[in-house]
Parts: sequence; C-alpha cells; structure tokens
Amino acid sequence: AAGISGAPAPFDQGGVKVALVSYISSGDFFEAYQSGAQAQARKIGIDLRVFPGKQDAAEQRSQIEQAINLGVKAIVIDHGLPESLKDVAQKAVDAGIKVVAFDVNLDNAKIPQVEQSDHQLARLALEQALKENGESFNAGYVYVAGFAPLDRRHEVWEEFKKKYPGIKEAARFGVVNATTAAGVADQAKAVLRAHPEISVAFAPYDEFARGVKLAVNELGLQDKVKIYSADVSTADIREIIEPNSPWVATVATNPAVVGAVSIRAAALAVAGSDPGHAITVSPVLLTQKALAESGAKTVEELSAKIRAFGASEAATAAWISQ
Ligand code: SR1
Repeated sequence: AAGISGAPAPFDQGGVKVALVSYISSGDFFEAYQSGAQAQARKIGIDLRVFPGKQDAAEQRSQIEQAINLGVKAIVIDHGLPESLKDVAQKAVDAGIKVVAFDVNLDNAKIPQVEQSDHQLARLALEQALKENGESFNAGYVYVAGFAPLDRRHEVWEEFKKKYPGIKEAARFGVVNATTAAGVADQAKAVLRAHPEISVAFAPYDEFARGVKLAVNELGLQDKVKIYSADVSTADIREIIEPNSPWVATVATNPAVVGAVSIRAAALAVAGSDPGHAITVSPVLLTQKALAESGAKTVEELSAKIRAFGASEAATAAWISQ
C-alpha cells in the first residue's frame, strides 16, 4: 500500500502491518465492527490481518502469538476472556508491539481500552424502560458474566434494582456462543412460560434481544412483553419497526465506527502519539417510535441522520482520514 504524504513514520511509507484478533466472529455487531476496522485501515495504508475468533480462548491466544510472529506493528484485541489473554498481550507489549483492547479488560497500563460507554448505554435503556413501564415491573434479564461490556451493563442493572425496589428480576438467563440468538430464544421460551408475570425483558446485546423476540412472538406475547436492548444493525432496525414488534428500544453505537476508532487508536500508538488510556464511543437511544419516524431503514441511513451515531471524534489526527 502507498504511504500517506505528511503522515508520521511508518505511515509515510505505507504497508503497516496490524492484526485484529477477535473472540466472537458471528453476529451483526462483530461483522460491522470488522468491516469498519478494515475500511479505516485501508484509508491509512494499514495492511490489516484479520484473525476471526471462534469463541475459543485457546485459539485466540494462538492467533495473538501468530500476529507477534508476523511482525505486526500493532494488535487490536477485540473481546475475549481476560485471564487467557493477559500474559500473551504482555508478551506482545514486551516485543514492542502496540496493543489496543476493545471490550476486554487486560488490566495493563500500556494497553488502551476502547469501549462504548457501557454504563451510559445501560442507563439510557433502563431509563426508557422506566419511562414506559413505571417503577414497578417483573423483568427477565439476559446476562452472561465474564464479558467486559456485559459486566459493565450488569453493574447498572444492579444499581437500578437497588434504586427502584419495585423492579423485580423474575429470571436471569443467557448464553454467548456461535448461535446466541437461537440459544437465548430457547431459554426465553421456557422462562416466559414459567414466569407469566414478566412484562419487561432487559436484553443488553442485540443477539439476546433477537432471541427474546423470537420467543415472545412464538408464544404470542407481543402485547405483554417489551424488550430493551443494546446494539443496532440494519436487520435489527427491521425487527424493531415491524408492526407489533415487542422490541421497543435499543441503545447503540454504530459498530463500524467503533471498529474504525480501534484502528485509529492503534495507528496513533504506532505513530508515537498517545491515544489516551480510555477511549469511549458514546451510544444513542433509539426508540421504536423515533426509528419509525426517522424513516431510516439501514444503519447507513441512520448514520446520515444522527451525527453522533455516524461518526466519532475519538482517536483522530490531522493525517488520519475517516
Ligand atoms: C458478548 S459481548 C456483546 C457485546 O459486545 C459489544 O460491546 C456489543 O455492544 C455487544 O452487545
């Protein structure tokens, strides 16, 4: 790849090798994150090597080792289980490779962390649930511990339950694997049958929300259960605005923007600038009503309508085109 004139070394020469090592590769969020990373990489002459995760911690470790052996200048680690990554991430740092973590807490002062303001995200979703359902309701909560964004959202869920004692967690369930939505749908069906008192589902990951929606539709509970989630994709917009959809709100960033921010943070570090330790991309609340009124049918159309959703000022520099 050609270098960028006026850019700091090594970007003035081009062909800067960077690895993106993911833990989860299936699902709209992760596909869009990866394509945003690739698009940003192309714009700044990065030769991006993508290692698709297979929800397999051992495989992700070995991919980081492979990236180190490839002689990359930077590695973006996207999700994963901290305990299986900390030492291998430190090995990369020791080899002089810049490491950026997205949504995985590697507990390392040398590794900047990219996140989507998960506390704010959960707060916005739950405030909307309170606005539409009052301060007392029985909830089905979808959660899997061990994933940094889900753990941060969980902290807010716990806070809300304390602050509003009328909110009762009737059931907790969840799974994260290659077929998350289908797995959650099966669980949700059983939960909703056993707990007819549930009127709100807090499902703060779009694959969770899709699973709950499948169950609600199958059981014919569209008028009884409302779903509040995180994330958005073009397919999600369709599901949210379809007639009589129980999925009434989500809070989301554009995952392609988050992918681009992760690559920019790595590029800044390689160029010798400090991208900062905590790099956040703020999410926006998208209600069913607002989505329908906006007329946006795709994430691209939404990006054009809501500036804060379509772009981020995080990790930018004059030589980096977006
Ligand atoms: C299993 S973790 C799933 C979450 O990762 C990203 O932060 C997305 O927002 C998604 O909800």
